[in-house]
Amino acid sequence: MRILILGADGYLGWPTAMHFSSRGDEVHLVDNLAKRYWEAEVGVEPLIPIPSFQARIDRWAEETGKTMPYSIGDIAENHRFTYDIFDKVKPDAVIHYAEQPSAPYSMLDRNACLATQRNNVLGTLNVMFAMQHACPDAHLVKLGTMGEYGTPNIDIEEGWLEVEHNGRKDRVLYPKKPGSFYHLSKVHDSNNLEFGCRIWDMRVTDLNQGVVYGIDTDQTGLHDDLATSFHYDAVFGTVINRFVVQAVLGQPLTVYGAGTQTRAFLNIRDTLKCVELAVRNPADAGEFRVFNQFTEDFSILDLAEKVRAAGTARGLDVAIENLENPRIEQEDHYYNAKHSKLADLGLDPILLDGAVIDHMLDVAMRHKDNVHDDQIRPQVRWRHAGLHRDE
Ligand code: NAD
Ligand code: USQ
Repeated sequence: MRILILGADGYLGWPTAMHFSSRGDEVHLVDNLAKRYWEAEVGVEPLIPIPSFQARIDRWAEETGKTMPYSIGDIAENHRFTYDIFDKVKPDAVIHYAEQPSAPYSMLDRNACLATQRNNVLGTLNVMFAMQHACPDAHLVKLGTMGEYGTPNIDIEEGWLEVEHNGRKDRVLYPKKPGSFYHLSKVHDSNNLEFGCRIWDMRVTDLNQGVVYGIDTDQTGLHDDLATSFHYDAVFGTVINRFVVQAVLGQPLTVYGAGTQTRAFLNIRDTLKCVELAVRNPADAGEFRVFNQFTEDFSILDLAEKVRAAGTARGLDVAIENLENPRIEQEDHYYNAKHSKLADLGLDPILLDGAVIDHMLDVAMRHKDNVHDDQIRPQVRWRHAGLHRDE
């Protein structure tokens, strides 16, 4: 298949590019390198040094003999660039990762909130218009997030809800209650995409993905230059990735609040499997299809205990610290999120056991000297968003 990957320089985009390339698909890559700029802006670096976008693509070609054409440009700010790419590539499938992915970043201040929503919402709108223009029958696989739903006191369905109200029935988009301006940007995307399916017969799969953990994939292991950009810092690092690095440093695991909040998780290797299942089984014309893309859910405290147990088994001294929660989120809540559609397509998940955590600890241990301790404690507080920098 001819696959256009937007956001191909990122934590998930780069392994995805190598995954499809290794399977013989024709992949075309796009990124504007914004993540590298945002990292510099907040003063953080990935755990493993990452070569330039061009250098890692060249390394992939040297290692495998496979080329991945790429373009550097901004899909949100430069619609001409976006149109040109779609006209040139005319993809069968588009995998869209190209968004600002951090909830804390989006809560920094007004500028970061606006930058996040402008980048994410306008970028997706440009993709919709470019597809309508160049490849209306192509399938868009868009990364959404489980955090769009929040933590409602009813079961979370896969995107849609059957309702009965005053004796009448309808099928509506599941009501959303997201917890950051970033998560809200994904809700706005979902609404725009569902509308695109209704008016233009678009084929869209919205992957409401949980929190991803993991440090490597089959392809990242082929050469040091093929590593993915793993973050442990408080702005871009996700919780399990952070806990693993904290454990190897001998720093307490930073559980926010009581840690009783539950979240949905999946291994980065399962992200690749899920995206491939979506790409190979496209949505119908006019269908806004939603998959809840995660494999397990845990409370944050349970996760911390798992990392502590794996660390202790390695002889590490791992403590857990309950910090005052910098976010505004429910800590005691009901959580039952459905996630059967990817399993129905054949997903065979990797579960978070001691061996998986031990492998992450092992890799983190090897790169421990790269860690900047001052990037670990959370600085962004939800209640203070709007009182920083530019106000
Ligand atoms: P990432 O920041 O590492 O990757 C995103 C990439 O997109 C970056 O390389 C960035 O430079 C690029 N990009 C951003 N805006 C762009 C634009 N306007 N034009 C061109 N390129 C642009 O993030 P990630 O962790 O790989 O996440 C990828 C996607 O998956 C995001 O949409 C994120 O919201 C979603 N997601 C991530 C997770 C997770 O735990 N990592 C979980 C659920 C959903
Ligand atoms: N948390 C801690 N300690 C930490 C870091 C986080 O207790 O050191 C808690 C948070 O309070 C939150 C949970 O862990 O309750 C998850 O936080 P996170 O930073 O790992 O994940 P989140 O901000 O939700 O965002 C991440 C990705 C985002 C993706 C989302 C999926 O950065 O791109 O959309 O996971 S989901 O959470 O399902 O919406």
